[in-house]
Amino acid sequence: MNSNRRTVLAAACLAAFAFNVPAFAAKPLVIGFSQVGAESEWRTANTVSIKDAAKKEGVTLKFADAQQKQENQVKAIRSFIAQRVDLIAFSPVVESGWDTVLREAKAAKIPVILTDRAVNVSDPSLYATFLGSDFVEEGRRAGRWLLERAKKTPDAAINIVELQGTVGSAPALDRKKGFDEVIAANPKLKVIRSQTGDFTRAKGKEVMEAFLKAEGKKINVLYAHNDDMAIGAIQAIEEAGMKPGKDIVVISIDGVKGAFEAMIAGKLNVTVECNPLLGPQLMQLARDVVANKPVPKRVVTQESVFPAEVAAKEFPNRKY
Ligand code: GYE
Repeated sequence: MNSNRRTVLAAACLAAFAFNVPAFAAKPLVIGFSQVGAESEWRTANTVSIKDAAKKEGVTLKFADAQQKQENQVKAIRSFIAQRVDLIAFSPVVESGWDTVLREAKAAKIPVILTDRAVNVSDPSLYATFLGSDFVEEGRRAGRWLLERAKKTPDAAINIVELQGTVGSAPALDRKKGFDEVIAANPKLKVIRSQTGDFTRAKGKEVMEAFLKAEGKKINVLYAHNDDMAIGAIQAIEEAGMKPGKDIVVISIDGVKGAFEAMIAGKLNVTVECNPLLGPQLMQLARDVVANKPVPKRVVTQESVFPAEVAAKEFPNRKY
């Protein structure tokens, strides 16, 4: 190699080195994410999806589990503000009570994305966008399935017990609203008891036991706001000597694997899908928001309904 060539090569090496030194590398996006908790199969899948997508995208994710408590979420958001993250995302456990802390984020010029659950705030500029399901529609889908089913027994009164999600949470409020709205079309359908089971199996079982004690064989249908509560309740129904899926029709929401297993076993009649795999969409929205690109204020996830008849065929395709 002559000396000219050597100089060119050395310069090229230096340049390559210069462009690879950390000072020149793009800074990874830092997102603070406050999760509701680990109350259900849905939530576990949601957490995995968000963590995996962050890893894949080279995003630094600061993850905080609120254990179903709003005060923990407020603390986590304040700590993300203090750490000056690029963006805050969170899935609000309940709908109300967010104005103050979101104003603090806005004052610190840190954008906020809501995932999964909505908030009820007076100023919509307190968040950039909301990514998640249409829970009212999910409730309607559950109601429509029952209206169809009720056509088989047009003269019979149908007594429904309802297991609600976490008190004050968007999915509990909306799934109740959508269901009530639809079943109002048939006066034979009546919700005789409705109580929260906090979206967990243990609580779902406990509350169903109380329903069975109070109403016994009068109960024709259980409407549970999520699969986990339905799975807990199915156990309670069996322990009471009845057949879930037959003596009591069971309807729930989420579409997790556990629900498909229960359908295949003939114990659950239908699950309305609610997709927890929000990670990739969240990362894209976060990048756009931080880059000041316009994003839609509401991004709704696509979902369907799975009755027990299709459970075995669909099971292998389920990702959560
Ligand atoms: O349906 C339930 C979870 O917010 C959509 O929260 C979510 C709900 C989901 O605990 O299983």
